[in-house]
Amino acid sequence: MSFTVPRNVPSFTNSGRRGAEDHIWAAAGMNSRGSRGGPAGGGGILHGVQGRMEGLFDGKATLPMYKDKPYTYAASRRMRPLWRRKRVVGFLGGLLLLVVMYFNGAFQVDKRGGKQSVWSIKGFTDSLPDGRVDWNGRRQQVVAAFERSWDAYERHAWGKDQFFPISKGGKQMTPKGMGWIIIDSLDTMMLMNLTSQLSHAREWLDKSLTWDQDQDVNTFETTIRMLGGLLSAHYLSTEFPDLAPVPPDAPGEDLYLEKAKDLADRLIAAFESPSGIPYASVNIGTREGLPSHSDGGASSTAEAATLQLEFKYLAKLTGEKDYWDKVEKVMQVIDDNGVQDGLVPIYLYPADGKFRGRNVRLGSRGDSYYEYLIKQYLQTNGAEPIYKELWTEALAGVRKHLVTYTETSGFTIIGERPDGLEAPLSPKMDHLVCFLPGSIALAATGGLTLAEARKLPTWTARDEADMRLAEELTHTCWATYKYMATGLAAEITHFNVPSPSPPEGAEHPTPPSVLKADDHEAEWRKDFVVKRGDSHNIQRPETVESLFHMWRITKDVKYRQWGWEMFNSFLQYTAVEGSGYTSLSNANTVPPELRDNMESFWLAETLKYFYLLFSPDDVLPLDKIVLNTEAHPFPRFDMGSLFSTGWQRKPRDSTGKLVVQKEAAVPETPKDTKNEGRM
Ligand code: DMJ
Repeated sequence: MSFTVPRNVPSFTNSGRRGAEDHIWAAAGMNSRGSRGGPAGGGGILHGVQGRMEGLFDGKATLPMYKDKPYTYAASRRMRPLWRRKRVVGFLGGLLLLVVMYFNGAFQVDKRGGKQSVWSIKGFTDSLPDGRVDWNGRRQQVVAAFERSWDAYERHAWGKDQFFPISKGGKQMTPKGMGWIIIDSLDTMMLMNLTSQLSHAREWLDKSLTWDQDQDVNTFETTIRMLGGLLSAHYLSTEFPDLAPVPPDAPGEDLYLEKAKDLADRLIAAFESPSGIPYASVNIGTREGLPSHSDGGASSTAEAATLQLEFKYLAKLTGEKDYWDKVEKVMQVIDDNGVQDGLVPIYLYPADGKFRGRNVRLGSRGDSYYEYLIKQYLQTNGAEPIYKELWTEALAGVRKHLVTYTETSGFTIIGERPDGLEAPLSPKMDHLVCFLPGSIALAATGGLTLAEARKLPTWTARDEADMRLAEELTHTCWATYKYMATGLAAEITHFNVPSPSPPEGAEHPTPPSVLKADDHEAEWRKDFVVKRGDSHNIQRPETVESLFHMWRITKDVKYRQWGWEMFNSFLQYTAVEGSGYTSLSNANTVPPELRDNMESFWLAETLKYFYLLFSPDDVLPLDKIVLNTEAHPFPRFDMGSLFSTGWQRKPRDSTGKLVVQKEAAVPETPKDTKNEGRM
């Protein structure tokens, strides 16, 4: 395994760009001081985080914020005195735990009819001696939940792409496996400082992972989870080597980056379509892009336009511009359609780059197109205003066509336009839409706190209004959790809205700020409808993702509190004894109907966002990084001389429709008889 620094790296002469371009060195396993494994030092992009982490991990720290433990497979077979043997200690410890839990009421029947799981956290005191909430302690509970899931996965499905906590088994998605769960979890383990778990994962990557498989994979999912997971692992491990420290790569080698580049060089075949729009799938063995088997061969718009952060960061790391050009071209082809008010239909054809149908929504197949508009702008430190323009246009379109209010209590919702923007609004929201409020807040402040952003000369009334919209939508997303019997939101929630649906800004009631889950007759509940077929919960992250952004930006503690309630609902209703946490087939009954599957984004996103929500602000500061759509953090960077925005928008009218430009009149060429007969 080796990784060579590419020749065409950006210039290092501009000291202002030095911090970002140090990543080129990181590609070769070197830090800015020229040595692998040394501290990133004062020049690191996340200096604040590094400083704090150093304090915590230098061995003198007393805060019990992180715990780490050896994984079971590595147990020594050497005989030890009886009292030191793990099983005996484990048995006695377990017995003690059960006694403590019994006296704390952990086995009492829940008032709503369910039975509390042995994973409940009843014994946890939750407050500091002075009465304040113990947020570090709460964060530690998230680490414990991660460890339970991970330990169960290690025991029952190690190396498998899928994990079934109830049947205690797993399955590969490809002949040799993709490392689906392992790679998606790498950076969470780093942030939680779970060294032994990370070592095991790295060993698997090193010994067992190969992309050389004759296998079709989904272009988008593989990019956001696998490429994104490897790139963020590279980023955190090189920038913060003290997080879950593992033995360094040999000089000139970089396990994460090499695996990432190998994968990217296979995925890039997806872009070899007539239009440049990537095919939905790609064979990573034969390196061939493959159109979708359904939807007339069309790709999802969100899938085609949610690859940019990953390939652009890889381009920056390696200096290979082709990655950049391929993903940037997608944005141009989409924009050349001249959609109305910045809102894109959810399918498009790789054959000609045109949209299929008129269905517009911010749920499945539409969602992260919008997310990556603003994040592309932030990734390159605001040097590409074209993406801010697209975001601003799209958000105005959302307000104009998709925002409305519920009938009795006036919750703000984002509806769908399945038959085009002129046809009626469908008042339903996928859970996926709940990424939006966090992204709106992030766009408004750029990742600064609201208090900081308001002091900027660039702050406008529009930004203020955007923050209000973000707050209202977060409130609605939270309500979709409070509505359900388990406190865990459904996959899809429908709403009762007046007919015709009121436009954005119309007068509407203010929804109650306190929503009591056990008040079944509460007026606000009349606005919500969850159909049986939509009542599943697959451990999705979008609401806690928005809570995290809203907490960091507004500093309103209610977002942390709501997150804590949600986290408790996950612990209480999704735990499988001795086997971590699972999805629910029906989250609207107590006890819930369990579904035998743990999603990789439970570890990559949901638990990571809970962890970040309860963390100090300088753990991944929002104004220094971008999180990809799978919650994998990448650094923001300057483009340097190698990269630039390689396209411009075509002229269009105020609705977004392309203005057909008349061919510039060609002046009559005077007859030049001297040239006659020449080729
Ligand atoms: C994740 O893979 C990503 O967040 C994606 O953008 C949407 N779907 C899941 C989580 O719900």
